[in-house]
Amino acid sequence: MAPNHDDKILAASKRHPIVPLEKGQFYKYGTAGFRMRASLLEGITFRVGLLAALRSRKLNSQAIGVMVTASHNPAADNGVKIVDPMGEMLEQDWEKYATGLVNCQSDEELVKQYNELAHQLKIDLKAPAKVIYGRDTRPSGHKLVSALADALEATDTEYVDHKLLTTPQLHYLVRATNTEGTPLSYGKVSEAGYYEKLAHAFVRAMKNKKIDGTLTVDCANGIGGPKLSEFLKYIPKGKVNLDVKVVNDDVLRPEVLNLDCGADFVKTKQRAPPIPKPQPGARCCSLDGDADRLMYYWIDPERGFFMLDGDRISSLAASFIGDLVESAGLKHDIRIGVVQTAYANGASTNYITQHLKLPVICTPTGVKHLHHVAQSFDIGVYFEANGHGTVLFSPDALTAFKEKQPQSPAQKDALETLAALGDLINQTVGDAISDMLMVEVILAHKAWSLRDWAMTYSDLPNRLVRVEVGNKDLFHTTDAERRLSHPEGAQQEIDDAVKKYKDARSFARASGTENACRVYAEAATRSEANELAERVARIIERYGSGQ
Ligand code: G16
Repeated sequence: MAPNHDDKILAASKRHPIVPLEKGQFYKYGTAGFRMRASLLEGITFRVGLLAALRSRKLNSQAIGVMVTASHNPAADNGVKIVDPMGEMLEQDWEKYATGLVNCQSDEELVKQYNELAHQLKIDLKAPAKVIYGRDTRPSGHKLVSALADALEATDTEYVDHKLLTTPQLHYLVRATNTEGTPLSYGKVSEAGYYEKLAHAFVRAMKNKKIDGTLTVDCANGIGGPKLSEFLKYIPKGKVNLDVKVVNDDVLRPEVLNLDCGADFVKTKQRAPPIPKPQPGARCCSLDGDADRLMYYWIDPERGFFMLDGDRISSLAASFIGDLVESAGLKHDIRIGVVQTAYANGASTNYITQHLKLPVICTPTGVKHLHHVAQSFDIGVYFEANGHGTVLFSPDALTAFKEKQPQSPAQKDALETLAALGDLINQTVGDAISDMLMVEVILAHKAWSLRDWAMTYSDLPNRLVRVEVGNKDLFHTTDAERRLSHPEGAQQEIDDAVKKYKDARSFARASGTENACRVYAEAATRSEANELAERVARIIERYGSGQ
């Protein structure tokens, strides 16, 4: 007989009620899980815990991850998302189950739906289940993880609280937990194991190359600050000369999280956060609140701020890894591809297809979409323009790096560097710390400054605008989010606006992490890009208010 979790779920659920929404509105598993004002999330997190337990039982008791974070969002927000056994985002087919459980109107309906799901998905409720979780520095995280733990207790699920983590660290731990003791072992199941793996791979990938100057890292006053400082202790002394200055790492004042700093600020405002004045041209970068996004930039004494975003990181990685694959004699065995979203600057897409001669695929926003497409290549490079991304290596590619017999010292060198990159680059999700180390490795190998990197192509002027609307759910997209299918008439107006500008492109979509729409515009000049973005924003405002 199946164990009866019903009474325990019922009792626990009453302690973590769902806040009802206005009529006609419902909670949705968005771009990166449920994300909103923290005050709305306790009941949601409890129910996410129920689903995570079901998912573990469905997948032969493998550990499922739950991360409590609102990443780049303001301090008052929080969020909760599920991580699948290999450290990937929750399988998309299951998002509707999460949405279903979270929108149950009563505790009784919740219990009924939990049992119906178990029945429908043929889940054995007697099987063991395991969930591991972590949270960022938001104070609201405490209450949310205790709601989560209540759900796990109520469903007899084993759990491990990894406490404060960056999002990519939790993804790492999920994969490490599920591969422990197997030939596919991803690393030691501990935060220290994550640092050791990265530090060791970093030294191997550097191959005694010299890193120039100091790298200033703005940590958005989030979890990335203490974790990066911790990581730096693991780099063996004298092996690599990485000189990092950690700034904006105040995690004691929660209200300053992501406030006028961090990767999202840098990308959307296109300016540097407050940091101690760096040397002219010196390397600077920003992480976001949970350290899964990365932006590089420098400040030129004459021309001001210059940003190297996710598109730049993507093309840098694709070009370096492509060259290594060629030097390793693997050009005909390994297929490299790049995955972007509609936000990718048109100049980066041209550079990758025409100069690097690599295929580019465009997907909807959300690393969950890019990740899966990247897996269709032997080496899949995926980055969103906002700095969120990674490089995936297929098992065949990793085996080739380790087992191919080199025919020359240059081949040996390339194979070793590729193998080290396979360990350095987080294979589960975009990871700002790991990506930053990758960029440092590439710049050191190429002996490039940020200015050299920026010379590879010129970005088309662009502008990203956040538009508050009455109801963002009115907006539906098609063609990898490049066109609006609803509300009727809106796309025609955008098309008419775009026609007024040279080399222009614009699109609008509802955010999956904020209560707003986003508008992107690109054009031949900065003033035209700004003007077009404002024009499209007004169209969206009008349609969003139902006029
Ligand atoms: C999350 C997702 C990203 C996405 C971003 C913005 O990032 O993981 O893939 O680009 O949200 O999404 P949207 O435009 O739908 O709000 P993060 O760093 O906030 O977790």
